[in-house]
Amino acid sequence: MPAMVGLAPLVRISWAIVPLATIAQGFPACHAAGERQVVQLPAGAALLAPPDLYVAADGSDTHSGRVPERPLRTLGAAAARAGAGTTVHVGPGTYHEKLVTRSGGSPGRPLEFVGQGAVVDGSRLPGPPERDQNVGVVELRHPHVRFAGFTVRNAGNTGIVLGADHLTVEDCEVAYTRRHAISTDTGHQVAAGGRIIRHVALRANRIHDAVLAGNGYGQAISLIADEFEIAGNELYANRDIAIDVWLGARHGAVRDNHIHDNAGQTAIYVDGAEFVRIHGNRIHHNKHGIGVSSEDGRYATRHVWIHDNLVYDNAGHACFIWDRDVGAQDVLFAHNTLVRNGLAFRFAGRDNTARVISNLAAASGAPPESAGSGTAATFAGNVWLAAPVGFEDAERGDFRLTASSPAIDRGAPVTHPADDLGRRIDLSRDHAGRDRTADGRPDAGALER
Ligand SMILES: [Ca+2]
Repeated sequence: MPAMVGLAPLVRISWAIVPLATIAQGFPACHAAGERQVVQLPAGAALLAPPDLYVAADGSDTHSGRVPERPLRTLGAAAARAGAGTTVHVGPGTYHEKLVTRSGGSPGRPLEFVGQGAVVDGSRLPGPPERDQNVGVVELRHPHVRFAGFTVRNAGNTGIVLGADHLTVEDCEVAYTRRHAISTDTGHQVAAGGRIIRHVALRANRIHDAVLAGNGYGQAISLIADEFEIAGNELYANRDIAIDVWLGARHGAVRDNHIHDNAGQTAIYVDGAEFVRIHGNRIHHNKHGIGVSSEDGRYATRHVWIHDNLVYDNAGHACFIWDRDVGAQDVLFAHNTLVRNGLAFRFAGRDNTARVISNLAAASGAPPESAGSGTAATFAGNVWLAAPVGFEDAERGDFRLTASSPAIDRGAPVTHPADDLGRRIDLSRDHAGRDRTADGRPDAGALER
């Protein structure tokens, strides 16, 4: 059949060179639908992109799910039908099921699950609670998947398990989980023989009441990934660490999160990670603020850049390095505002190196230069106040400087770090995005006046 083999590409080429507008004009609207479908084939995109899928609480899995009037009932049925380029629209209501991806997307053509008032509830799922952190109510196990707009709650183990490259979780509420709210599958730990997942974004989620099983059962966010962003999330009322970046994580940012009222533990903890930037966060009423450590000597902790954060009213340490093992090297604390914490800085352990530059701390107790031992630290441009003065409204968490603030123009220059891929970390903007170099003299603290 060589003639037919040759014919097929010829036909495609002849269609493809006809502009779509010309075709549309040539076929009046009264033509049958079947004929118009033939005309639309060469447009390409329409042929390649599968139609969207619809899921509704009053739907049925006997429906096609291809139009809003014939929605599916379960996320599982949609996952079985979805592919690259599909958006699965999930309507209001509670879905008592477990969602495990069955396929993923491709570069530029993600598979998206988009909830509109949809709650995925794990309270009726079988299996023992608290036993396996890699069991999720939602398990994203294929690449190029975006999961957005859902509430995920009542997980016996973990809320959302991450198990592939190119995953995005955003605009979700994740709450009431016995173990983690969101966690990388432990099978992706390099020292355990796994392959680290790459390109993960967790954005604008609200995460609370995670790790209800208590200390030792997880963190609200536990992320092990290469190239990641944890941005714009709110985390509160979690019973262990709010954000834990660890066990080989690298090349990422934890920025612009609001982390508060996690009374039992540290807000942001970096443990065995490198090339991590922590900036623009608002952290208050936790046990500790931002901590850096290396609890597992198989993973280096180094090149951690902590800048332009507001850390206040934490009972313990605003910032700390704690290490009993191989140490944490090249930890930068720059331009943070630290007010009414138990201690502004606490360094302990051995073989740590740190730079503490242009921070503004207000608390009673020892100045940061006597923060602890075991750490080779350099200090420059820090302003240490015995009481929170010179702020617009420190009681309400407004730490903009007044004209009489002793922090104005008292900061020191900071060398902009770069990662191992040559990407420079820009420190020229303050917590609010203002240009810190405008008057050539940086103020101490997170907010340039
Ligand atoms: Ca200035």
